[in-house]
This record gives sequence, C-alpha cells and structure tokens, in this order.
Amino acid sequence: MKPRILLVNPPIYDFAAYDFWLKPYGMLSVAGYLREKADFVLFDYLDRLDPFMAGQEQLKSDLCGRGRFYFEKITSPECLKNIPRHFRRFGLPRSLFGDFLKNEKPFDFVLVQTTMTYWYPGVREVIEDIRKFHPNAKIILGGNYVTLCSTHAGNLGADFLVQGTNLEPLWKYLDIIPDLNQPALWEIYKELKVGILKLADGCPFSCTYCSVPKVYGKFKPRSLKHSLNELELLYRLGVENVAFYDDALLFEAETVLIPFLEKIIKNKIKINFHSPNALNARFVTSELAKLMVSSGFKTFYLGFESASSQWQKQTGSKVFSDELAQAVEKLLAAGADATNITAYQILGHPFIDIQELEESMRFVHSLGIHGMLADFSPIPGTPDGEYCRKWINIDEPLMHNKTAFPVIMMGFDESNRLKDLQRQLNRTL
Ligand code: B12
Ligand code: SF4
Repeated sequence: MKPRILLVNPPIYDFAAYDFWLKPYGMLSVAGYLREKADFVLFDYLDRLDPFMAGQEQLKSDLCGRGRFYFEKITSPECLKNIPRHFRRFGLPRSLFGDFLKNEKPFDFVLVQTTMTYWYPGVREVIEDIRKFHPNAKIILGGNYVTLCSTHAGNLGADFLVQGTNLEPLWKYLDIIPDLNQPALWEIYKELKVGILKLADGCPFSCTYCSVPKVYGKFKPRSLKHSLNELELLYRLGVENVAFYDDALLFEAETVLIPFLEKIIKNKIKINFHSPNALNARFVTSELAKLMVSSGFKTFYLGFESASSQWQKQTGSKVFSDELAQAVEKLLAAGADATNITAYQILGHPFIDIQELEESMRFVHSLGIHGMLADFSPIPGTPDGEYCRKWINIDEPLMHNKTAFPVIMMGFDESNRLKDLQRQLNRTL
C-alpha cells in the first residue's frame, strides 16, 4: 500500500505579511519527486483561493496574482513587545485545520514547509495540532528555517528534519525511491493561478548579509527539460503568473534563462513572469531585456541595496550604481513599463552609517523607477547576522524579524521617516 502523506504550509506569525507570490515550492518539489508513489493531501494555510479567503473582497488578487492574507490580531511575543506594531496571525483560521484533521483517515507522514526563520510559531502550531489529532503520523520539517536554525527547529517536536538541499536522508526515512524527473506536485491545488519556477540553485556572489552562498554553494543550473516540464504543467493547470525563486536568475543567461525564454516564445506560452527575488542589474544586456519583455516578464525587481560605493564593496560588490542605471535604460528601451521596475534597498542594515540610504533612494528615483525598502533580517551564520549579536540574541529566531530589526537598529521614528520618504518619492513618478 502507498503511504498517505499530508503536506502542510503553515500560517505566518508576523507584524506584516503579503502574498508576494508565496508558494511552498520546496515542499511541492519534494512531493513531485514522490508522485504516484504516495497518496497526498494538502492543507495550505496561505492559499488565497481556498473558499474561506476567496470569498473576501479585500483579499482579491491584483492583476499579477498578489494580494492580502486573512489575518487575526494577536499579542506580540515577549521579546518583540517593544516593537510598536500589531502582531498578527496570517492565514486560514486554526479551527479549519482541526476540522480537516478530524475528518481525515490516519497519515503515515506529514511534510511541513518552513520558510522565514522568524515564522517558526506557525510551524509549532501545526505540529501541536497534528500531534493532537494524528499522534502516530511522523512529522517531517524541511526548508529555510530548518536549514538555518537546525538546533532550534530540533526542539519543536518534529520527528525528522531535512536540512539544506540533500534529500537522500529523506528518501531513506520514507523508504521510497524518488523520481527526480518529476515536476512539483502543482495539481494538488484545486485551483491555481500562481506558480513558481527555479532554473538554477545558488549564486556566484557572497554578500555578507545573505545565507545563499553557504547553503547552496556554487551556482548550479537545473535541467532545462525539467523546468520546461514544470512550466507546461503550470500552464495546463491554468496558471497566469509565474514567479522565479532563483537567487541569480540572470547569471550565465546564455545557457540558462535565454534558452528557457526562447522555448516559451517558440511554444507560444502566454504567462506573466515576475522576479520578486531580485535580479542582478549587472547581467541585463539589451538582448536579454528584449527577450524578457517579449517572453512575458511583467515586473522587474532589481537588487540594489545602496548607492554608496563603500557599502557596496564592503558587502560583496554584487552590483554598482552605474550598472543599475544601465539596466534600467535597457529595460525601458526594450519596452518594460517604468512603473513595474523596482529597485530594492536594504533598511536597517548594521552598516547604516556608510549606506547613504536617503541619497540612494533619491538616486533610484532619479532613474524614473520605484524604490522599495527591504527591511533587513539578520541571518545566523552570515557575517552581518553574526555582527548583529551586538544588538539582539540571534539564537532566538523571532529576533530575525524584518520589521523588528530596523526599529531596534535605527529607532521607530527614523525607520518610519524613511518609509514615508520612499512612498512620497514613488508617488511623484
Ligand atoms: C523565494 C524567496 C522569497 C519570496 C517568498 C518565499 C516564500 N514562499 O515565502 C519573497 C521574494 C517574497 C521573499 C521575501 C523575503 N525574503 Co526571501 N527568500 C526566498 C528564497 C530565494 C527561496 C525560499 C524558498 O521558498 N525556498 C524553497 C525552495 C525554492 O528551495 P529549494 O532549495 O529548491 O528546496 C529544496 C530543499 O531546500 C528542500 N526543501 C525545501 N523546502 C522543503 C520542505 C519540506 C517539507 C522538505 C521535506 C524539504 C524542503 O527540498 C527542496 C527540493 O529541491 C530564499 C533563498 C534561498 N535560495 O533559499 C530567500 C530567503 C528565505 N529570504 C530571506 C529574506 C531575508 C527575505 C526578506 C526578509 C527580504 C526583505 N527584506 O524583504 C523577505 C521577507 C518576507 C516576509 N514577509 O517576511 C532570507 C531568510 C531570512 C530569514 N530570516 O529566514 C533568505 C534565506 C535569503 C537570504 N538573504 O539569505 N523571499
Ligand atoms: S547576489 Fe543575492 S543571492 Fe547572491 S549572495 Fe548576494 S544577496 Fe545573496
């Protein structure tokens, strides 16, 4: 008999959360490798097409597939009490999971997606409920929180942790031989409008605030055939918007992104593409910009962080200001809509004294594109995260919260002033 496996994407406990193309892609990929070798059931707390959320006007998606989550206000955890913002629980109500679990036959395994390290209270809640209703199911955690905070995650009460990207121990634990050619298990959703793709793992840079180089190592393209299979599945299922979760989508584009986009055009696939996880402006050539626009890219998020060359060099030299300016020019010349080009800039980074953030925001504005302040989250095991031990207990993942850290670093008023300034600048475009 095939094992019965429950897949759970937990609710989010945070000050803010927005469905910026959020999908439990790691867990769905693992489930895809086990397609037809197990019986799967999904409970995705963050599925805005679930009948509970789909009926609510204020939670409707925008044209690109983004939107608000249902939430309930809750008390802040003790260590975040001094952050003057409401703490919330985002996602379907907990009682719906209880009702669901009561009516399900026993599960052999439960796979739980973990994402931001500071979202672990949602994972803990899921574990408590599974233990209550299905005490014999083996609970397996995988994803970013488990990888970056394995000791902490080990204390949440799960049975097995999948750290990093090596899935061999998981296959042994499940006692199933996977089929690694299978695409992610997207058909498990009753209705799906947004999908995710990842054409490669890793990144060639080593930014001091980022965990990717340590977790993924060298840049490694995935198989083009695999990515095209996955895209075809998404297309068949009626997906309208696809976001790339790549860390270096434009790196070695001649062998990775360009052949992929050429196939999209050749096969006349009409899907909107998005790059929420930041593109590197250095790699935007005129040809690539044209290809991206003609193959369906609609939004362009560029990682910039700061216009200060001292800050840029000190944190890894991933991109310089003239490269951002040239990329914007090329994207505009290729027909990209200026209102859909956004440069991220990091807010609350510990080297704020050399970051020249306000000047950087004005520089981005001078290029005629939107800026977006990306609150800094200190990550354990990275040079900048470890430096933040000066201000916070980094062994408590709640202290990695991106809303909290800038307030702790620079104060609530200063952080708000910069956010207001960003809004004002964007309004004048
Ligand atoms: C996509 C992405 C996003 C998306 C959202 C993703 C989501 N679903 O929520 C967006 C763009 C919105 C985003 C936003 C942010 N992000 Co982000 N993001 C990522 C990224 C690139 C991938 C995360 C992911 O979904 N992985 C899942 C899949 C794609 O990974 P995979 O390797 O293929 O998975 C394999 C294995 O890992 C394993 N696996 C993975 N999951 C599971 C689950 C199970 C059950 C099992 C068994 C196995 C398994 O098996 C898979 C099979 O191949 C990571 C970097 C990275 N490369 O991991 C950063 C990362 C998670 N983000 C990070 C940061 C800093 C942020 C922001 C704070 C940035 C900012 N200041 O705005 C925000 C925070 C958003 C918020 N609301 O708080 C940090 C982590 C911070 C933290 N403290 O946890 C990371 C690690 C990047 C970094 N800088 O180091 N992010
Ligand atoms: S370029 Fe992006 S993914 Fe690569 S190390 Fe820097 S921040 Fe991380």
